[in-house]
Order: sequence, then C-alpha cells, then structure tokens
Amino acid sequence: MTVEINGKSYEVPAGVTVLEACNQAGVYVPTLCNHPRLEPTGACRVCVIEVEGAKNLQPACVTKVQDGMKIRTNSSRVTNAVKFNLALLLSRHPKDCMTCDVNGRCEFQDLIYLYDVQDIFPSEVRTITPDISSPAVVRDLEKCVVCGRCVRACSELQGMDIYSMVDRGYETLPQTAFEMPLYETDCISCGQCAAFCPVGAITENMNIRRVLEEIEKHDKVLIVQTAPATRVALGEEFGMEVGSISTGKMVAALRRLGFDYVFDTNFAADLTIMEEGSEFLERVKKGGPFPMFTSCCPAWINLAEKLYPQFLKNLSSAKSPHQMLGALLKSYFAKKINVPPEKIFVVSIMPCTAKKDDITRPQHMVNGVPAVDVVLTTRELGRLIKMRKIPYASLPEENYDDPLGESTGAAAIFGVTGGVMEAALRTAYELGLGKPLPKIEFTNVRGLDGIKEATIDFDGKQLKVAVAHGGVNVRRLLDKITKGEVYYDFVEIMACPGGCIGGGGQPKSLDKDVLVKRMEAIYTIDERSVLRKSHENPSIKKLYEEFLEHPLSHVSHELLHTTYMD
Ligand code: HC1
Ligand code: SF4
Repeated sequence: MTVEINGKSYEVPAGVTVLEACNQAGVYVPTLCNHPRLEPTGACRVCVIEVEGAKNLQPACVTKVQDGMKIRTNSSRVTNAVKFNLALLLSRHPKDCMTCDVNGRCEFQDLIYLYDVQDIFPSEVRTITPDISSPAVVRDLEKCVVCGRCVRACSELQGMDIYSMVDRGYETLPQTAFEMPLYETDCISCGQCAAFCPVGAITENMNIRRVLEEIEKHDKVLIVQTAPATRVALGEEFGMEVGSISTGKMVAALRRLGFDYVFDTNFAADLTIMEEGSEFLERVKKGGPFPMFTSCCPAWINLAEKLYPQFLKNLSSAKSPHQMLGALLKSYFAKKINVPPEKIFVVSIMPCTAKKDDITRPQHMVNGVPAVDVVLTTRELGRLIKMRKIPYASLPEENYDDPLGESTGAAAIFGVTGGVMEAALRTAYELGLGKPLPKIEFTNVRGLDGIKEATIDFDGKQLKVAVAHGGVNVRRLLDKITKGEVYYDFVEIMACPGGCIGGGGQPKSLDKDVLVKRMEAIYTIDERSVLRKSHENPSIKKLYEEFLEHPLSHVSHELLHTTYMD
C-alpha cells in the first residue's frame, strides 16, 4: 500500500497499523500504553495522529493503514493533543522522580521532558499504600499511568490474569481480585508485569541498598554469582546493542563494586545437569514417575505449588543452580577459606524476580543460614554500577574466580528456553549409554515456539521430550498432560517468555526482537566454548572427588536437592 506521512510517500505492507508504518518509515510517534510484544489497546491516546478526511484524531497503534491514506504526525493539532493528554496524566502522577526507583529510566518522564509538558492542571494524586507483600514485586499504584501493560503481560504472556482494570474512567486502576495483596493471590512472582511497566508503578522488590550497606561495612566475605542470562543483557543498561555479550565487563564491574569473589552460576548449572541427569537416569531404571519436570525456574515451582500440585511428585528434586552454588559456598567453600558460613554474604545476580522469593524458602537454609542472602536483578545491577560511576562499556574483560567459576557451553544455554533440556540430553546420553554423542546440538528443542516437542533416539529407546516457556504456553502444555492427551518422559518448563533471557528482572526493552537477539548471543557463547558438556567440566569432576563423592550421594542430597510445599 502507498501512504503519505507528513507529505512524503511510503510503501508499506497491507494490514499494518499506522504506528508500525511510521516506525518502518523512521517517523517518530510517541507511545506509552503500546508495547511491541503486547496487543495494542489505544488506551493512553499519546500516539494520536491526524488522518485526512477523519474528523477526530486517531490512535496510531490501533488504526490500520489504508491505501492512499494521508497521515500527519507533526501538526500543531497533534502536538497539542499529545501534550494535553500527557498533562492530564501528569496531574495524577506524584512528582517524586528524585526518589523514584526508575528515575532516569521512565518512559513517562522521557515524554514529559520531550514534549515540555507543564503542570497545568490541579494535582489530583491519589493516596494509595504501596503493596509490599511480595518479596519479588512491589506495586505503587500512585504512580500508575493506567497503560494496562501489566494486565496484558500477566494475561497474554503468562496466562495468569492476576490483574484486571477495575473502576471506570478517571478512577480506573489495575487491581488484583478483591484488591488482595499480591502475595496472597496466585501470582507466581515472575515479574513480567514489572518488566513491562513503563514507569515505577510495578518494580522488582529492590535490594540495592542492602547490598550497598554490606559493601560499606565489609565485615563479611562478599561473594557474588551471575546467572547465565544476565551476561547477554546487562550491556543494554549501558547503551550497548541488544544481544551484546559482556561477561568479562560484568565480572570486572562486580570486582570494582567491592566483591571479594566473583563466581559463576553457570558452574552450578553444570552441577545441576550432573544431579538432574542422574536423577532422570535413575527414574528410567526405576520406571518413573514421568514426565520428569525440570526444577530450576522458581516461578514454575510457584505455579506448580499453587495451581498444579498433581505434578509436584514429578518435579526433579534438584535445586536451581544459584541455590546449589549458595549451598556450596556456605559449606564446601566456607571450609576451604576457613570462614564460618554466617560470615559469608552471597548475592545472586539474576534475570529473575522469582529468585527473590525463592531465597526466602526455609528449605534453602544451609548450616543455619540462608544459602543466598540477596538477589539483585540484572536491572538492579545496572543501576548499582551507574550509581557507583563505574565506566561499564570501557572496562576490561576479567575472568571469574576459581574454583567455582569454570563452566561449559551446556551451562551457558540454561539461559534460553530449551537449553536445560539440551544440556541434560548431552550428559544423560553420554553417561547413560557410555558412548559419545553423534551430534552435540539438539536443534529441535531450540527456538522461540511456545511449545516444542521432540523424540530423541537413545540407542533404540525413543525418548519423548517437551519444552514450554511463557506461562500461557506452560499452562496449555500442563493442561494437555493432565488430560492425558500427550505423554512425555522429560519436560523443561521456564515460566518467562524465552526462558531466563526474557526474565522479569532483565533490562526493559522496546525492541520487538529482543528475545531473538539475546537467544543468539547465548548460543554464540556455547559455540565458542571449548567444553560443551557438563560432565566434562574439570572443576565439577574435582568437586565430586573432593567433596560430593558422586551425583545423588548423601552430601549431594543434603545440599543440592530440595522438597516442595503442597
Ligand atoms: Fe536462569 Fe538458572 S538458567 S533459572 O533461567 O537454572 O534466573 O539465567 O540463573 O539458578 O544457571 C535465571 C538464567 C539462572 C538458576 C541457572
Ligand atoms: Fe502476573 Fe507475574 Fe506480575 Fe505475578 S509477577 S502479577 S504472575 S506478571
């Protein structure tokens, strides 16, 4: 189709919206309620444009192009309407940007500045007590701009429907059922609502200050570990291209922040494969229960406990890698450096908000102390590095510390949907059958399809596996298994879209292809790795020799495995 935008002609595909057409043409249209990964609703009226022949201004995000359409995005009528709509929203918004957790990273603040919006209407800020019931996510609805992105993320991506818009017109707000505190609902702490919030109305439950205090005091051994998916996203917080790999800079930044040891959750991902792979082989010998479900995603564990208790017996008992590492740090490593566990402070840097709630589980205590003391999201780490004025982009590449910093390509792919399955298959095949894999890549469990299925030839035995990510797909798959419509031996579940690369604690992004780019970065790390199978990691072998003895040993069970709550 041919359309005219601000007097210039463009060819655009049929069926696109005016907003998409403008984006393709490189013409800026402001947006607030729109997000390229969610269904458009036209709620905020910030993207209004003029269409020749139409009486009223139209929201560009829900207006489809028509052949010959003449669009104006830059007339004074359009600009005045955008400013007016923003000024109305501003009259309801607290002016506490200086102390707001998303100051400087707020889409609304950017628009107010860009359009030079003045505070022309009398202030009508509501008084609403923040909901701090969840260790994962905080809601401060005074700051809500009623864009509905949280509602859509929770229902369209996660299939959870925790929020809906209640009240009408000026009073509308996204609320939980009966306005219950979030932690009392079926919320699984995935944090997608926070990742899609354009302002500071929903954020992760921030722990930056707690970590800063420990760094200032420094009366404990400060240890930090970093998740597989953080290294392919943290750079975005510093303006690096989406999909940049900045592992070494991240390690360097953490040392400059004052941590004594920087270890890698990937090391423990290799360990998880040893334990979970062995558990699977044991179930094959014993005849079940099948399917065995992966257990590393804490939002999935929350979902299973809250809504699918029938599957709790099917979950692998392996703790998630960061808990395994925390447990080893406060036992094996504490002994090695001759420091009591209570004098060690462990921080996990995670793409995930559910890990903040996972560390509060009593089952994760080790030697009387929590295995992990604090979880910071990738976004929080970005903020901390900025607060300390560390020049991230120009830092040198540094290596993780030994002995808990060495990992394989199999661990790297944990960060993306299908990765845990592929890593487990690489090891289960070689350990179970005692012969080398004909081909290391299991491409049929890769990619961003919501549900992936494959039949793997295990020397004549046909193994049926499935992988699901994003709550909406996860629930679809679980419902099918419950009804007996499908059978699998082994299932990988990740609650967030894309797996951890799309975690609720990752940098916010308006790039439609953000997951593809981060996924490609993860597979690049695997391809570049010298070792690509968990059982080949020499530090893991040494750990078993020195301490754990063998997978599923008594010590392993004590430190690396867990139970679930009915
Ligand atoms: Fe994940 Fe995991 S892969 S859960 O997605 O098993 O968060 O990145 O750290 O623990 O290793 C997240 C990522 C992460 C754990 C590992
Ligand atoms: Fe929904 Fe996840 Fe937000 Fe909970 S944390 S309300 S499940 S999007």
